[in-house]
Amino acid sequence: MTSNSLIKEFKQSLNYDYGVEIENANLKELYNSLGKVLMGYVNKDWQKSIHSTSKRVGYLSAEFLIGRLLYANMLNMGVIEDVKKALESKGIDFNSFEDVEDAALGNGGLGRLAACFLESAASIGKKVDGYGLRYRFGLFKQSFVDGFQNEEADDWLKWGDPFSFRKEDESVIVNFADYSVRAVPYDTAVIGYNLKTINTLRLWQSEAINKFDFKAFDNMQGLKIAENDYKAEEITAVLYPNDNTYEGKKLRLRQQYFMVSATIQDVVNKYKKISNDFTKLNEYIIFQLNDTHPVLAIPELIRVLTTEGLSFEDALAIAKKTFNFTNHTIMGEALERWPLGMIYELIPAIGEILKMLENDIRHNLNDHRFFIVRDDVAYMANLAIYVAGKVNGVARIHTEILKNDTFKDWYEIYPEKFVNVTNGITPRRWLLLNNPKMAKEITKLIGDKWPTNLDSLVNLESYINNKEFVEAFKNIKHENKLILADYIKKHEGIEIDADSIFDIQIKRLHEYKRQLLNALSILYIYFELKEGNLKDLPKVTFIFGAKSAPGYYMAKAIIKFINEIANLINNDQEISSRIKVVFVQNYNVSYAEKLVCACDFSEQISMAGMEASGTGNMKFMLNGTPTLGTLDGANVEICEEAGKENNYIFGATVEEVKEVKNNYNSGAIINGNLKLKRVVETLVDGTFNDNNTGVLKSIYDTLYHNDTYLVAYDFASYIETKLKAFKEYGSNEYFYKCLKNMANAGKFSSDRSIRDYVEEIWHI
Ligand code: 26W
Repeated sequence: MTSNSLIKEFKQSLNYDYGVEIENANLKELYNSLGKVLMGYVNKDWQKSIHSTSKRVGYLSAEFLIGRLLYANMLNMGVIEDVKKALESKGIDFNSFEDVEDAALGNGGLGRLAACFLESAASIGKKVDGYGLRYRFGLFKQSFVDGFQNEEADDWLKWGDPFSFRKEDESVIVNFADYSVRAVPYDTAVIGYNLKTINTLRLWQSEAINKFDFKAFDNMQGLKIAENDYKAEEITAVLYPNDNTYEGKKLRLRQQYFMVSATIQDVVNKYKKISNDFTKLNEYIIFQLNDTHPVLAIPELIRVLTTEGLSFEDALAIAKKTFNFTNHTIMGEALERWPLGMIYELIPAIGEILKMLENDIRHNLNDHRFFIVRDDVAYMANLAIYVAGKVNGVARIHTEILKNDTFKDWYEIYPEKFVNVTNGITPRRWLLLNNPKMAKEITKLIGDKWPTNLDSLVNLESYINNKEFVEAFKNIKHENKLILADYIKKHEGIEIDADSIFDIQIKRLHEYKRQLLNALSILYIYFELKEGNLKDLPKVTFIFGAKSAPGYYMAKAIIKFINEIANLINNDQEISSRIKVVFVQNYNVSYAEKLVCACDFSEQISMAGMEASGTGNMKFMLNGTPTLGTLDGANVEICEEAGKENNYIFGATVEEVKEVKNNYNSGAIINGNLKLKRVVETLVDGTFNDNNTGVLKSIYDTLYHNDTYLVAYDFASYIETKLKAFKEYGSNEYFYKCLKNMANAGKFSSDRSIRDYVEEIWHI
């Protein structure tokens, strides 16, 4: 591609699709035409990959949090400079596409992981295709009104979707007991780095089987048509905004079955074109089940195979060779269980198969500890473990907890099933794309192979004490902080100082992640400053980004609390020149890209044992930021790689948490620590205004009487470590830690994760 040829095609596309000249095209038109032109360059290779028959993996996931594709695709195609030049020759700002919204078809960690995995697989040349749902509305858009979270529909398609193609011909029908619908696939190209390979993300959209029923129309039953359309389209209308809590909603069950039924039918149809020997299905495809959300694929495959004439036993034997299962959380609330009655109401054939599976497990194991259906409830994790060839956790400590705790009984009988695959992140999006200046600096020192061989970052070790490199690192970080400050000014209307420490906690809002602990520590610092203590504290900006599930009362209360703290501090003349608090609205993938490269301390402060892995922690590490955190999830492995002494670690360990929980009295801890008590009392003493909703009092009560996540217990050690970290900021020791982290982030490339899956599980 050259800029000239690009411009020519770009103009053509704008002309064909929109009838406009490049000079008059609006952003949406430019975006869609540019996207289509780029696709034109890869379609041929993509077709080849689609028609290959080599063994592949189907990554089944209810969520793919892909974010913005335009820049990432240009990066992987190696055309950024050409496109920039071409656009600029026409007076179009390359960055203007930042106003195009993200595709937020996921909630958080699990969905973003799926996106990183697809990108990595394509980049290392492994055939892994994603299967999921094309939600009409993705994760809600968040704003704050009076400090409370406000949700609005995420109409991502209003920008168009130039990277996907509707494959009408490959539609399938999904049958429910009450009605049937059409599943229409939309395929998005997953472009590997340097065009290594191109895989497919296939997202299913639900539609009415007969889009327009003329008979009904003739009978003047227009409303009936509308109702018919609505019922069908409802299935993929919206992403459930829960992260880590399961809701037994019928529509959710419909979504899950719709996704897996369409996928299994599609795959079996294709397999039948190359073979009629279903016992070898696993030589054509194996499925990775991304948590329990797609686990109904197991009974669905059995159902489809039995309709092809196989016996239940033979079909089950094939399923056992075909499925593997990843667990992403140990939270009890997240473990999906479906009332059998609901399953029978919607998908009776699946209800029957679940019963047969329950009989099978009775027959084979005959042990009350192992069941799939009990008291008329189907346990999806049990089903997954029983049938899957391999079961994996997502960080070493998490897999250990699964083996020794959560799935202890299963591990006892199936020790060989359990493996660990530590999560990863794609270094293309999370360093090369989001932090181009740092990437360039790294390339200058160690060559340009690191994006596909992240372990080679360790070659930076020999420059860690090199003055020039440290200076460059400092300058780049500072420039990134200026860019973030600008962005925050524009989007939040708050002025922050790029010379202050940026202390950042960005992730879904959940009690176990303990944004509350962070909030209380800020209040502590505030009061200390007020009293004239902490004289040497450098200037700090505390930044939060988090969405709460709309129905999660306590999480929403914590958002309000943090916004109240921000209000208090930012409006305090005396203090706001020393610390500031910003809670950014609508935190998403694109915001993360800006935050991750502009951070001085990465807050990863979950109660030990609760965060399965975390992947934000890896993004910060890769961008040269030390972790301020607990020994939880992948933080443990981060410390192992970069040195615990090069991060700021505090708080109870998993073992200590167990111990402490034996007889825990948070009230006693609070009453015994006057400074902690003072900050906790602000929740009820009129310091803040919660518009008489009582939300702050609720936080107060749980802190005093429950404190499930040991906020009070870890408070003192958190404060101590945090203040020590701030004190060290800017010193040689501090920058040493930054660079140690960057140089040792190699393990956390999702290329490595994919290779682990290939070696331990997939064997493709
Ligand atoms: C059914 C409701 C529901 C929705 C989402 C239950 C559970 C989930 C996910 C499993 C929650 C999730 O995203 N877990 C996160 O997965 C990441 C990728 O493995 C990990 O890094 C995070 O630690 C984990 O919280």
